[in-house]
Amino acid sequence: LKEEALRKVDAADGIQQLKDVRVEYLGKKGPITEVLRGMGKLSKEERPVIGQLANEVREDIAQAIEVKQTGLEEAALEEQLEAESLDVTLPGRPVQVGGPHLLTSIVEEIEDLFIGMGFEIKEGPEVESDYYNFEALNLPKGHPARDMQDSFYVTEELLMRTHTSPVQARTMGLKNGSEPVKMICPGKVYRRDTDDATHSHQFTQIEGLLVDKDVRMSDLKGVLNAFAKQMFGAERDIRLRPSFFPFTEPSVEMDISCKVCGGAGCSVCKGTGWIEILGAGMVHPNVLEMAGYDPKEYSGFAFGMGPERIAMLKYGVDDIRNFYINDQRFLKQYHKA
Ligand code: FA5
Repeated sequence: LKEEALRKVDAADGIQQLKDVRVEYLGKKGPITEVLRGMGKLSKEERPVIGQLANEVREDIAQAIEVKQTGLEEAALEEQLEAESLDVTLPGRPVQVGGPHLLTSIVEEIEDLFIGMGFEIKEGPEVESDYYNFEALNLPKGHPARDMQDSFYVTEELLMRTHTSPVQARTMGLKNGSEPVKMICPGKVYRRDTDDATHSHQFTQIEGLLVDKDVRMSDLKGVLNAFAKQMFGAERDIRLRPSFFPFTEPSVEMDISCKVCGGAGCSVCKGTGWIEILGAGMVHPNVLEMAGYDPKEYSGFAFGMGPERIAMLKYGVDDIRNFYINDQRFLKQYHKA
């Protein structure tokens, strides 16, 4: 019996198996307990002999189990340590480092240029009232020029602003008609335009407004010229074309020579060699008056530019959709080291 038990202890290769052996031989229903229980039936002479033998066998088996158990536990610990070990010589995984989006960088660059010329930065709401987006800009309800900017209406009186020009009216409105204004306002705008290489239904604009006594068209030209030369370099050509905006009179549009491709089949400039980057003009007397300024005393200029188009020209991006599809391969090219 003892040898059989010791063999089983030896053969056990798991803690559970060992427990089973203990129950089988040393448990309440095991053979040794049975022998000890039957002692009463034995003769006086047999009792001590059998009793001692049974106890010895029990001790031996228990000890063998204990030794085996310690061995198994050590092996299990060893195995666990092995499995959880760290190989400190493995090369680390590179940490992904982000960077500013090209559009964020270009907006900040433009802001810096204008801050350098003494302009303040203002902000306005993206969900705008019909009044500020149109009426205060000399575009009453039913005015045909409202069609120039197809709009996303939220309610009859609220819409996603179609340009940053409402911030002109908001800023002037806070000045009591007497203080000069010199501000730019960057922000998102929304139009029901069909997306193509140069148009997006949501894009960015930077508005500019300068109101003071004796502001002239030549001041506007000087500021735009200084901006364009600093932004694109002296070798780029600029042209101002007469245009129409209900909130400026006279109105112009500024084009920059297109270096991306320029020729026929060019998606950016449609083969013309020029791309429009901003609209501008002298603030319309009606707009000044609605904001509380006396147009006989005050005059001003305003402009609104598209930073996506500016980034396209500066960095040779040939499709405006690249700014919005979040392809890391595109965006990473413009992360500064
Ligand atoms: C305006 O939005 C006028 N508020 C600009 C203005 C301000 C004129 C102040 C006079 C005084 P326009 O719709 O042309 O004008 O847009 C201005 C610039 O935004 C464009 O020159 C162009 O660079 C950019 N832009 C216009 N539509 C889109 C579009 N769908 N996707 C990307 N850029 C656009």
